[in-house]
Amino acid sequence: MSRTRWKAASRAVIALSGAGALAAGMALVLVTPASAGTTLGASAAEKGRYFGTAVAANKLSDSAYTTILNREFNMVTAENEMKIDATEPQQGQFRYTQADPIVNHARSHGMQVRGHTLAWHGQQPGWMQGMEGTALRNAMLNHVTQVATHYRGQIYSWDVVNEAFADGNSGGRRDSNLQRTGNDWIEAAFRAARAADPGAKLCYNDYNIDNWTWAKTQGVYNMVRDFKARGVPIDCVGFQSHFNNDSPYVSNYRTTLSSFAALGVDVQITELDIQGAPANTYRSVTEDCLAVARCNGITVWGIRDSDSWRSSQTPLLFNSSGQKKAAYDAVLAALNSGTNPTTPPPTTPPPTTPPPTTPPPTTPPPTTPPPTTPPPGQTGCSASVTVNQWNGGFVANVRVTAGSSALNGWTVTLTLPSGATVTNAWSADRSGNSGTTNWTNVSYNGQVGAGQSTEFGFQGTGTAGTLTPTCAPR
Ligand code: 9MR
Repeated sequence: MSRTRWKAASRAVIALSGAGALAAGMALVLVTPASAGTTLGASAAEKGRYFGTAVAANKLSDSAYTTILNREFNMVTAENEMKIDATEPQQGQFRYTQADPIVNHARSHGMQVRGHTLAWHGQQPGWMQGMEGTALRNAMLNHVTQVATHYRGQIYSWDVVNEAFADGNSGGRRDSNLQRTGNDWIEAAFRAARAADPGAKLCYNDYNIDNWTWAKTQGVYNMVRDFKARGVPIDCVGFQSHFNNDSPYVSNYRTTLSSFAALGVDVQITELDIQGAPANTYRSVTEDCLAVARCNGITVWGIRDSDSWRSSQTPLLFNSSGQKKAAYDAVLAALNSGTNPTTPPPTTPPPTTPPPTTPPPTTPPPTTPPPTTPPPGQTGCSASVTVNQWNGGFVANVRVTAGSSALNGWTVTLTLPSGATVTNAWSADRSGNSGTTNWTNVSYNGQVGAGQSTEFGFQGTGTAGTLTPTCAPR
């Protein structure tokens, strides 16, 4: 419903209710939040979308900053605090003291969180910068697993991999220590992230992929198409959209968003800022997102110009004094124009704990060997495994499926070939790290309905080979 129509309908309801003629359909109008249409977040929500911003932890004590944050936004990205150097400053020592205050602030104010970012060539801690090969691949996967597990159930979408494509005309991957571990490092990261937090949307995020004609855009497009075809668990693409004189907004941006969406992924504008903050360009970006059904929302990369990583370009929606700029008015007007979806937008934040026991079915699951004993349809349970193997290590995801009766607990047994050793695991308790290993449910995934499935996973060194798990009820 447009703002004009919403106001007219509200007046009509108020008048009618005074006359004692309140109709059920009209009562729906009255539950629309009072702030709808007057803030970025509420107006975006009316369109089934979110409006977010990057947040710096050290500004949460600035009341001018938090006043705008709490009033205007319903999605938050940690500007630096969830990056690898912040969350794993020493190998194996995870630190969430910078990121947790941002997540806690967001969730206590009803905002959702975008996770940024799990695997990236940038902002690597020193120990990781010096690594290569199998050791780096294992360290990267362990980082993805640990951080995504820490925030399991609290993240709307994760930038699983950030900025992996090269600038310029090659359309290929960027050289980096991660890339040199093998071209499959990106899909390995996505699989580890899915196993660790099945409820989060998993995004690939990059800059200069906004212009449909650019080689980098096409390179990422081809990767996403390939991932979807092969069942790699990717749910979304993040378009950073840092627009400036060197990489300006172009009118084919909407084509880019809709073309990616047509591959079967959501699209999100993740780090928007525009040199000089021209109102017309901000309006166009907003309209482009609204025009693409799978565009989930827009995040601007900071609140006030003084908060921007490019503050001299004054690229944001609020000036350094915290006042709304013309670009703000243009975005709000664009969010408020047109019709609103008839179904109410999702306003509930994602579940905290326990996480969903079944991952969201995004793509057909990768081909798996047939379950061993017994197949669904009979009592008991069955298990199947997918392995992502690289030179020297692997991640295994095991799917446990109940037969014709519900399970109240399960045990999976599988035998690893010699030389293969489990290094870490998630969503199951285990006995044994090599040879014959036994895996039992944890508290939140023991109860599996008849015919339903749950998953656990583990990471190991060596070669997994062909694993044939068996399953028994407990
Ligand atoms: O805004 C971030 C800035 O404070 C950091 O110094 C910089 C370091 O790499 O990262 C900035 O955020 C970047 C984001 O994480 C990825 N896309 C580009 C952003 C702007 O550089």
